[in-house]
Amino acid sequence: MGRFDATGGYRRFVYTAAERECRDWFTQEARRRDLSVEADRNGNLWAWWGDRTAGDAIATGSHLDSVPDGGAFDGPLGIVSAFAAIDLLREAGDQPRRPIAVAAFAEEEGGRFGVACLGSRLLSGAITPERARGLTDDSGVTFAEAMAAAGGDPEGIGADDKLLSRVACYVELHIEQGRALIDMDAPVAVGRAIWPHGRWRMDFTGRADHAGTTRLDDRADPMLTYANTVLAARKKARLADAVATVGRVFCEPNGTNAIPSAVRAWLDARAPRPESLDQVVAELKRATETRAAKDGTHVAFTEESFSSEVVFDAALRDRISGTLHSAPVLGTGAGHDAGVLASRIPTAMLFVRNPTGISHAPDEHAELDDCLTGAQALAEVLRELAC
Ligand code: HGY
Ligand code: MN
Ligand code: MN
Repeated sequence: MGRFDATGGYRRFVYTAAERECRDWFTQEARRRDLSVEADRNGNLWAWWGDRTAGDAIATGSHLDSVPDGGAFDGPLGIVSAFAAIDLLREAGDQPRRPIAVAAFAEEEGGRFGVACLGSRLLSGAITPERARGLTDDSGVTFAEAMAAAGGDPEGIGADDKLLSRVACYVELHIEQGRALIDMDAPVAVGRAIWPHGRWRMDFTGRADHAGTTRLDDRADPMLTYANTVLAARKKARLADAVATVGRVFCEPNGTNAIPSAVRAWLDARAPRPESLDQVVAELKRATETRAAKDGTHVAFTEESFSSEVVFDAALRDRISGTLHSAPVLGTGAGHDAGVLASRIPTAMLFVRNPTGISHAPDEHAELDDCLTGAQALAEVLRELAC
């Protein structure tokens, strides 16, 4: 669903037709299993096995949305595996003594409205409803307008302590977004931590002018400042044991024979240690401002999305490791709803081997055998926690 044939990538952006198709699939799969389905006030979907009001549910799941031209597994694998794990428990005759919920969190990638894990941030109170309502997509549609057009109530979004009080913990299965399990020759790993990471919008402004008649010394070209910033980001990241990416850029007016008036780009920076990330961002801001002064341009940095380092709940992690005896424990540079929810409830992650090691791209892949091993592992974890 949402596959873009020309690239082979997926374009499942929140509250678009492709994601709607995925939501409908989620509801059908839940109903096929006699699970009761609810959309919470923030547009996240929940499928319940057992009494949703019991108050000590074990939740699992992931997200249905994707990055532009993302892979098939990032997100959906966690949800498909959750439904498969419930099937395995039922085939084994297990009767959970506490409810099990499958969650599909909205806008995990921030692929349309720019803030990662928007649905779980709203649920946990990590972003204000006002800020969320006002977020816009590239065509200027607000999150409130998109949610309303999809039948939601944007005036009702916000922290949902009542729902969170019903969930004892959340375990998310996700395709590995890297090569560790290949190198370890293991099909499944347990999550240890998520690196701190963030997104900053960079607005470069200069003076539009003629590409042919404007002398080089008379230019205030924001593209020049932008280009130097991209190179500086890579250099600062390498020196600070971090990673930095600029993968999204807009140029105004985008004319071949016109010096731009403005360039808008986004920095995605992450690091294993908070101080490295802080160092990269601070140094890059300084270097870019110095370059802008030299170019006669101006630059503004705006933090749009930030996630502090998350170390998953040690007791839950150890209990899961004890259930999955030989599974290695892995940290990751990828953000997840399990990372956001960790501020409110104990969370954990399982990773499934990705033989390409590639993610956020069409070549992302998981072998069927490893997917089945992942679903089996999730079933064993749910059995340990809920039965
Ligand atoms: O960007 C991330 O790390 C995640 O895939 N949302
Ligand atoms: Mn992703
Ligand atoms: Mn994901």
